Amino acid sequence: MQDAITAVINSADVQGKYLDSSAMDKLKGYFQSGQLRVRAASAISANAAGIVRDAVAKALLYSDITRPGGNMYTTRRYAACIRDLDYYLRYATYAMLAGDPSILDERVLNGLKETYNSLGVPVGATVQAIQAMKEVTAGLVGADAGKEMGVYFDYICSGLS
Ligand SMILES: CCC1=C(C)/C(=C/C2=NC(=C\c3[nH]c(/C=C4\NC(=O)[C@H](C)[C@H]4CC)c(C)c3CCC(=O)O)/C(CCC(=O)O)=C2C)NC1=O
Repeated sequence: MQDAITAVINSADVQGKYLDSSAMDKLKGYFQSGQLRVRAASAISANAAGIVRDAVAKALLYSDITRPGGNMYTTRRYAACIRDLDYYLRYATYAMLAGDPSILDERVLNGLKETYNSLGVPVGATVQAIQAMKEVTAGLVGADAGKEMGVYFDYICSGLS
């Protein structure tokens, strides 16, 4: 995985150059938002189960998906869905702390769409649930940190679609 610092340094190194001013600006932005990221990550980890629960209530409960024939029907599949949402929340939090999405490609998105398609897990409903987590998370951590997290929730959604 990469983070905002290694991303900037690797790209300078490839060109055999010192960091230019746009690279320095990227680093400055990353360092300046450090406190915000750490604070958001601790609020999210203290409330992870509640975030997932609220997102499920907003996006999935009482829809056809939880009724017989729906992909979340049966306790086993319901639990698998909750577990998946918790993965998305946890990995989005890691990526937000790193300031870089590469961990999502490596550990979450790699092969995921194929797995969902082969099991009949509906991608559209999953994207809706991730968008609901984005809203619930922003409500918890505030607009600025919510926007940072939103980048990585959206990244997962576009990787799935
Ligand atoms: C850390 C990286 C990682 C991810 C992301 C991951 C996802 C993942 N979700 C799965 C299943 C599943 N995922 C869902 C999810 C849903 N169904 C719905 O209708 C909802 C819309 C949605 C929840 C939002 C369900 C129901 C299954 C079980 C499907 C089945 O076995 O029939 C499976 C198949 C194996 C299993 O059941 O455990 C994988 C690999 N596994 C991983 O290791």
